[in-house]
Amino acid sequence: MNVDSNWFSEFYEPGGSAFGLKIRAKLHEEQSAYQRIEIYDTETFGHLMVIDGCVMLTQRDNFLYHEMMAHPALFSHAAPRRVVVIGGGDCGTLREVLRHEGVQHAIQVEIDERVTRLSEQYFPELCEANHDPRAELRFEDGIAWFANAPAASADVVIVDSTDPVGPAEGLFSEPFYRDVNRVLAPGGLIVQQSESPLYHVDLLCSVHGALRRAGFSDVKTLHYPQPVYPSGWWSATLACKDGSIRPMRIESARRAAFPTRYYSADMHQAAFVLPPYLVEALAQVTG
Ligand code: AG3
Repeated sequence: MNVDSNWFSEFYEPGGSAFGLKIRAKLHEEQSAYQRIEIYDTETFGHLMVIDGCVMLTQRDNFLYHEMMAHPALFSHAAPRRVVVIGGGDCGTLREVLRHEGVQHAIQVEIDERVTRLSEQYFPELCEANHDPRAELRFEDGIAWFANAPAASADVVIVDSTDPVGPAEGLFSEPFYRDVNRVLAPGGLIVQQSESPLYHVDLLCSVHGALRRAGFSDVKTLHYPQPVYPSGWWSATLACKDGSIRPMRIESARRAAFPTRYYSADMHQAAFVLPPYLVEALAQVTG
């Protein structure tokens, strides 16, 4: 939260820890209708976006998060054609989604248009698919959008949100997951960023329970490094509407239809292997 001389640090109070980056300059700062957005130029991580004091992404390491938010879900679906991204205003997840040739329509529902406009300016590489004819950018509340979306109209839903406090809190709750379940077509999948497997075990368990109670038949967590977020280690939770989660198109992932830097068919499978303490914690979840 603080800029001390030429460092930006996010102090993560509940974990009693901080992550800092040496900065060259503050490039932008504004209070949008929803939040405080800051952009920095760092010495070693390229541009950095911060929202309400929390690191959102850097140019150097966002590929870890964006590839793992998009590809495990998309390669676990038999034929993903219609994708919805909730949040994700920096457009990095959208870009990864549109690498899949079979995707016919990808809607990004971001509440704060300023995040996207600033990303176009400071993270242009993430926005390179924004003008793809298959992309639709909407600036509205994701929870309301889902409440009104037609049933069985999406194959994959990706929840690329901020932490579960303030406006994003409702995106981690059973009523929202019920709406997503209704909007998903048979075989549909939801994937949600689910915070740190070190710091947020309780949240991971509550996301599992809420997804199950909302009617999802199988729920699995995957993990990957994310140096710039609290603890440096992050997760996403995947759930399917019916049946069980399987890497349906892992063979096409193995043929590497498009270039990736972190994701691969092997990384996909490895990411679902959990350490014993998480296996144990998640086994206690009833739902
Ligand atoms: N999504 C934000 C994850 C939460 C980070 N939390 C934190 N720094 N305390 C990032 C959006 C990338 N598309």
